[in-house]
Amino acid sequence: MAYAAKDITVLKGLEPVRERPGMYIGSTGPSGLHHLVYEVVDNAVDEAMAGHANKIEVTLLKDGGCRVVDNGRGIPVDEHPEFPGTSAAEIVLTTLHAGGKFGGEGYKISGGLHGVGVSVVNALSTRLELEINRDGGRFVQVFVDGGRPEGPLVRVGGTRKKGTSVTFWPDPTVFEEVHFRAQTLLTRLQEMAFLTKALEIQFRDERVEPGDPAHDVTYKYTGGIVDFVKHLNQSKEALHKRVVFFEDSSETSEVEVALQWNTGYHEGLHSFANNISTTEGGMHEEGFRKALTNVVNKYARDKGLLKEKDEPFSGEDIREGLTAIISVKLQNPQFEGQTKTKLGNTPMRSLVEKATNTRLRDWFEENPPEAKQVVSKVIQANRARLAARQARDLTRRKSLLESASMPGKLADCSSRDPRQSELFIVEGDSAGGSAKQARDREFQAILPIRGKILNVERARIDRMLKNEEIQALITAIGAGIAEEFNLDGVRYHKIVLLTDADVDGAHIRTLLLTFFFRQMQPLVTEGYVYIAQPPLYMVKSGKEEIYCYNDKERDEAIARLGRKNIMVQRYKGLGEMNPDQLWKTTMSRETRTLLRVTNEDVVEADRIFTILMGEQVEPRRQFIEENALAVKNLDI
Ligand code: 0RA
Repeated sequence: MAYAAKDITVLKGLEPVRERPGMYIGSTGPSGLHHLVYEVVDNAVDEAMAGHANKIEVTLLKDGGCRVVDNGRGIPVDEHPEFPGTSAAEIVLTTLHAGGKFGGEGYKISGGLHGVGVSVVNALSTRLELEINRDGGRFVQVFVDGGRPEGPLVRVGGTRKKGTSVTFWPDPTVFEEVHFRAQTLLTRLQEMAFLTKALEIQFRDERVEPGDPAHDVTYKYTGGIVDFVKHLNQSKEALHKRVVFFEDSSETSEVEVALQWNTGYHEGLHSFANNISTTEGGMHEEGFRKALTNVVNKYARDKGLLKEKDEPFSGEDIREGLTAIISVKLQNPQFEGQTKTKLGNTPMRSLVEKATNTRLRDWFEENPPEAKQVVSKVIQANRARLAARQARDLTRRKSLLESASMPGKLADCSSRDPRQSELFIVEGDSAGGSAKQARDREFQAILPIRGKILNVERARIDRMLKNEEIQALITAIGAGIAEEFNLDGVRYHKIVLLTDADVDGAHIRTLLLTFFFRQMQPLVTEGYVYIAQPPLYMVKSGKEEIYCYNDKERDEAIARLGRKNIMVQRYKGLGEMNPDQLWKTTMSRETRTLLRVTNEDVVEADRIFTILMGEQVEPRRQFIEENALAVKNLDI
């Protein structure tokens, strides 16, 4: 009972979090849900960065809970000086911004997305179990209903271990869904492990069978960000054998850079500040880019590889095929920009620039064969870019001169009102034919796409633009690409992908989505892209036909029609549907279901695209389907 009065103040402390969860964790969607895990892990990583912990275990429990265990110092258990009778641990768990950053020295440098602390996790959980091993004792405390202590922290025994264990169950009344995605967590945990050299992060998913390879994953990288670069380049052909690494520090901050060029065309520059991905860049990236461009141009001029009359290489040419990680750690990081992922601390620019200027120059001087390789790659990139510009000018001129000339394969609609118009991109000529017959000519255009279109992530832009399917797409949509893409020019406000319900279909859909995402991003962001839902089965009895979109619906239809004279047809491809069926099930505005492709967080998706997607198509496909583009159900 003595507890009751204090409980009220405690609850008050966390009330703002429950009132406005988004302010603290970004959203109450999947991203916010996973943020809870990162929040606890960040605290544990802080312990590791301070040299007090070397292992973190993250476990997803069968009952939906998540446990994070570290072997750090443990949250202090003694009485908090400002709150007599209350443990410091309880204050950390029930007060905003108390985090791990009070008392004594604290941490030199700390992570945490906005440093909101474990109390936010507590506030947004139905239950949280805390266990601390410290000062020779094992202490436990349980919180319920969004952070209310069930009782005080109690010592339940002795131990020689040290560390903290936090188990929490996210509140289903707060979050849109409370299902943790293993793959989402794994990506971030692996990134954390790369960024914190030698820290072991173990992940266990007890929701799947123990034999399942997803059950148990351990990350530990003694090479730190050098291993990160190796990992990103693993499926690529490196241009030089050893990853370049250098580091430097000032009184209050430190920088580490690892880089390696590969023979590909993709720029893979990733920067972090206090382990947080700075997708929008910022001062550290600026310093790096400037020095990199400077070093390569100077070297090329010095060695006569770039003549006096020649234009200097552009940064873009130099970064083609470059995989690089820039990781800075600093006190009081300032995160700016639209998504608060742009580092604003000016001193970081000169720190990174200076380090890169000297250390990269040394590397070029000390490794002449490698340096030559890099420069000749840059020269090639430079030439390709000129060629691409010409190709693009050509495409543009073409579309200006012959604005009426649409690709031959396109069956355009007659309406010229983009808001009413729909473009169906259909896999295969035969399905394309059916769609052409079935469509509403006034508002629906059909563009058949054959086979697998070019994998845009891997191709150099000049090659990509030569691809016929890509050209047809660009012309049909009519709004240009890349920086020149102009949403106002889009000829259809619904662009519907219609592919077979098999692996090839999924692959083509993924390639198309990647293309849109890379080259016409606003199209995705603004919600112009949709995925059609053709049925998987038709269940027929007499005159009655029922279309089913999954096995469950099929079984229900069979049950409903009784057992007599039932015919079940499984559509293996769109080609098996006649125009009338295709119209009724998939194209008619009255009866169809379209899934709108959105991404709540384009920046995050883009980051995951570039980080994860190398040349390996399979993981790319899988990943995009599982994560990157959240497909929202929209019945239209
Ligand atoms: C407050 C102070 C100290 C450590 C922590 C909190 C701490 C928090 C978490 C959350 C998860 N694991 C954690 N480990 C530690 C400093 C302790 C000291 O000075 O001894």
